[in-house]
Amino acid sequence: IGAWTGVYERTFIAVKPDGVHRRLVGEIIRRFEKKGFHLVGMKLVQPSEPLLKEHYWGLRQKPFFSGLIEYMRSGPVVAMVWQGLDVVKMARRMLGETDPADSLPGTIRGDFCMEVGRNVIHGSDSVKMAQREISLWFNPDELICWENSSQPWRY
Ligand code: FUP
Repeated sequence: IGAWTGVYERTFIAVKPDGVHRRLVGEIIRRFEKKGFHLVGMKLVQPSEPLLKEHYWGLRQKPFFSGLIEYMRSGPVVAMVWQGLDVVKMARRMLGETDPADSLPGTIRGDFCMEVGRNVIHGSDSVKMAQREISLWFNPDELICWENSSQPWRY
């Protein structure tokens, strides 16, 4: 399994309410699948206010915090965990910049949105944050461990 070193890195990705509303879930999953990452967890959830406040705890002093929480509560979110080599950094590249106006065409935000307050998708910004966010949004038994699969050739 030596050649797979690094493959165990995981990141938390969420299609935000505007992304779900605009039917971008399939397109976003398609991009992560075609890149080669492994889907290890996924659910459609209506996130609670306490969950969102915990998720965005680091931004609690920002002027846009309450608007951000309200936006994130406005509809269901598709929460996902993706696994693969350097997936945290690579996913951020695939997302584009926080502000869609700074995001290049070809990135998810560059292709599908215009406003920072409606930027379609979330992705963890570090391995440490990814671990924190995954444990916040998922129970351990909701995540698949492909390495222990009886058919390891599948990936
Ligand atoms: P990101 O890691 O790209 O999601 O960016 P941040 O953690 O800095 O911001 C989290 C969310 O806050 C963004 F997705 C959108 C929102 N936000 C605003 O609404 N206004 C801002 O000026 C900055 C961020």
